[in-house]
Amino acid sequence: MTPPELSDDFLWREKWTYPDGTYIFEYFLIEFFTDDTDDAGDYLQVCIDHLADGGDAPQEDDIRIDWFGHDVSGLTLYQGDGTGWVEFTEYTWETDILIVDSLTSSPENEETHWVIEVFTDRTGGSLFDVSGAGYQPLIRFAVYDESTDTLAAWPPTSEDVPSDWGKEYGVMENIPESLTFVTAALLSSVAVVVSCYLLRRRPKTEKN
Ligand SMILES: [Ca+2]
Ligand SMILES: [Ca+2]
Repeated sequence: MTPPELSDDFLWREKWTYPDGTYIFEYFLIEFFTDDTDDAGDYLQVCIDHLADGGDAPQEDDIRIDWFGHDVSGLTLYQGDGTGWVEFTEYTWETDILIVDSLTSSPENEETHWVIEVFTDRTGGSLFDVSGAGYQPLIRFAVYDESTDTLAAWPPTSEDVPSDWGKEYGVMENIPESLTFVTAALLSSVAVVVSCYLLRRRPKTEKN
């Protein structure tokens, strides 16, 4: 999914997968185009309202992920308590959540910038369980560059007011991976064969 009405500063995209019919995995890609500096005060912030029930303050089904300074030492998770945020520690790094970021270029922007990838296990029973929301939680993303004091957020609202976050909509698409791969491989083979055929024919034609 690519969200609408993004600022020019950044983009985020999201993908759900459902491997083995057992696990529910979610992946975020965030690119912060205007930040090319590695600062301890840089951060990514992700807020999710699992039940999509909004509210003027974060509730127990709401979580917040803070990723400061481009390192796991700057990772803090929070859970709502009805009035504010309380730190949440009952998760396992790399199993429940994994974040990797790097200063690099990308197909979206050839200038060096921060590219951040976030994995979360959304399988039922975990903090990230979204089964109650039908996979359409409310959500908010923010990135901050300390060097330029630039904050970009989608939507541009407060992290403390779930009612003002964005709404996810998704489509379900079953991909028969083996068939897709075989089809692609066959098409590639045909293209290669045709190319070789034309290359071999041309000299003969010229000689004749
Ligand atoms: Ca920075
Ligand atoms: Ca909620």
